[in-house]
Amino acid sequence: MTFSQVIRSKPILSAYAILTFCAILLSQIPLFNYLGYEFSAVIGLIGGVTAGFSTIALVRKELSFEREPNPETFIPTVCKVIGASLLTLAFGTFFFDYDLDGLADIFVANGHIEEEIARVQPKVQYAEPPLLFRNLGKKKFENVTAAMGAAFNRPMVARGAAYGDFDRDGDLDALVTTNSGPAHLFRNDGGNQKNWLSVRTVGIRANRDGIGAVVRIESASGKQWSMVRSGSSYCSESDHALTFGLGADKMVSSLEIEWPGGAKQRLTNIAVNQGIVVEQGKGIVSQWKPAK
Ligand SMILES: [Ca+2]
Ligand SMILES: [Ca+2]
Ligand SMILES: [Ca+2]
Repeated sequence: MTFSQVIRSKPILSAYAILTFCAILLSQIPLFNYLGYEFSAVIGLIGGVTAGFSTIALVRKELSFEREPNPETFIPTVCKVIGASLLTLAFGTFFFDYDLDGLADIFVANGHIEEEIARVQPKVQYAEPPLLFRNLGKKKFENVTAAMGAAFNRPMVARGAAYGDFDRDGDLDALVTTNSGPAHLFRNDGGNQKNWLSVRTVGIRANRDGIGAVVRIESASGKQWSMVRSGSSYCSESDHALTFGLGADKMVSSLEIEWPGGAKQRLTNIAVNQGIVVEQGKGIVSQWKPAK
């Protein structure tokens, strides 16, 4: 399983690349930002001058969204991640289940703010490769960056980072923007070997993206939940659709959506390896499957 670079934009495009990426995925401009956007942006900016701290804060914040919150998860997780990222400066950071095993993995885009940093700190570089931590379960993460291919391991002065299944094959791909440089689109090759379900929410009235909706699913191996949100990572916005990795599970027995305002909607026995669009109060209004 590797990440292949499929697009390297001209530098002039990089400032708009994240928005373009989202526009392709969403085909509409988000209506408003979830409260977490401001929090993440502030944390990201702090991280720009305080190496490692942004990763701590974002990991802590994102853990609160993934699976069952557990205070005991925080310190062991952060220690593992910080150890591997001690010499890099993190900007874009997010959780995504790149191998669809049901455990949220961590992507970190890196790049220093000082071009000449290596002159005073020889072990630290201006351009740095991203980092990918695979969630092994039981509070353990493994740094799998080196196995993700040569393109993925190339140093960049990275800033924004977003995810989305741009080629609609089920697995999540990643887009990284760089400081005064091109944007890099990394295709996830082989990440779709396990089962998955993509859920896009459509709210009624003003909140048509369903921002703030909490989606809880249950399958043979357990429960997962996530929240539909807009801005996250650093100066970026990922796909609003929620991708749940399901491992070998062949069915989602229950899917419950708690819409902003408190209304709840429940669906049962949903087939895996497809994307569904659920409209508030109606149910599944459209579905898609990867081209074979
Ligand atoms: Ca995973
Ligand atoms: Ca994909
Ligand atoms: Ca793929």
